[in-house]
Amino acid sequence: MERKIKSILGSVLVIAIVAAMMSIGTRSYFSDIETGNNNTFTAGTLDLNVDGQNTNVVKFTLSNLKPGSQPKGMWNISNVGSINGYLDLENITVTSYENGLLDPEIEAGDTTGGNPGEGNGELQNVLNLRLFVDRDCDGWISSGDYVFFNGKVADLPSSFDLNELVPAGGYVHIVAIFDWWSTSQDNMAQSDGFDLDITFELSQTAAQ
Ligand SMILES: [Ca+2]
Ligand SMILES: [Ca+2]
Ligand SMILES: [Ca+2]
Ligand SMILES: [Ca+2]
Repeated sequence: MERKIKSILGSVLVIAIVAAMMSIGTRSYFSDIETGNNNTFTAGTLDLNVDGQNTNVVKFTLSNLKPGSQPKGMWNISNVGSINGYLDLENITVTSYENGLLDPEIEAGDTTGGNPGEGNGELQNVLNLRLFVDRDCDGWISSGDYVFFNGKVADLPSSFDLNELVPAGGYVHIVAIFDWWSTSQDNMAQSDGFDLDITFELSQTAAQ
């Protein structure tokens, strides 16, 4: 009887020790935490500069053009914002001026005169224009450049959806080469002129 009690006590003692060990074991499971605090949200910027300016850029002020003339100009389109942008050309308009109807013009068949004679000039009909993205920035059309127009100024569309990537902090060069290749209508353009307006637009997505 005495031995049996001892034995039961022993069992109780063993169970108590095992329970204590299990308790210690529960407290020692591995654990680790990291925090994800202080998140901040700030809008990026999309900011376009043309030739380093935020104002209108007059690229061409040309006078005394004649057959054989080949004026050329480059716009440096830079993205000074913090997110990538896509370049399009918008609101392209050509406004012609007759600037007086001279004898050689009349003899060549020009019947629309006036001074300034807005809308009556013919210079845009004889002057060819090539517009391209000058990807190697050498000022001329090279393989790999993107020529997006080659035709008479009069045939310019009102916009070009170039979707040309201009990375944040980056730039692209748009070059215009005018060529007055001799045509049978050259004399009709004597003294004539035109204004050319182009808007450069930088958008967040290519679809805009
Ligand atoms: Ca004229
Ligand atoms: Ca005319
Ligand atoms: Ca080139
Ligand atoms: Ca004319």
